[in-house]
Amino acid sequence: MIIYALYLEIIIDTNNVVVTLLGDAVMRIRPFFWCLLAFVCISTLVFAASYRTHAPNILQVRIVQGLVSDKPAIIEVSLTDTQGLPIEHAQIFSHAHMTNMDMPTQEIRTKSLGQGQYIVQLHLFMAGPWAIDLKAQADGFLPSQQSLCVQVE
Ligand SMILES: [Cu+2]
Repeated sequence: MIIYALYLEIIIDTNNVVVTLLGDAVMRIRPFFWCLLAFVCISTLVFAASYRTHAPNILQVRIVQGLVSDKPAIIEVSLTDTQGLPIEHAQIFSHAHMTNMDMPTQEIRTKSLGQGQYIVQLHLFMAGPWAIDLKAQADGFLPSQQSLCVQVE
């Protein structure tokens, strides 16, 4: 809003200068300044409406179910801002692969429980070491990432 006020002042001043200095020429110049003023006002409002402060968020991850190869792994994800307020309507991206061979996971499901709680279901179908990468993205927040290394029995 400071920028807005500043622009407004400069343009009005310029307009006044033109009015006093140029006399008759004002009639031809003035519409241009009105258009410029309108343009600045509109673009400032558009900028203010579309600008978002990209605050960091906090991603907490907890494994709910014991990791065994014949059951899907259930991972609870809790997403809050730095003040601890839950972040809803986030997109959670998950990916898992085995660390000792080229084997990505097959089945991934993500569900929102509300209150910043999300459930990620992964099918870690082989016993051994897995790396799980989780990424959360929400409007107005910086994306956050968390990686887990787990051992599937
Ligand atoms: Cu494997």
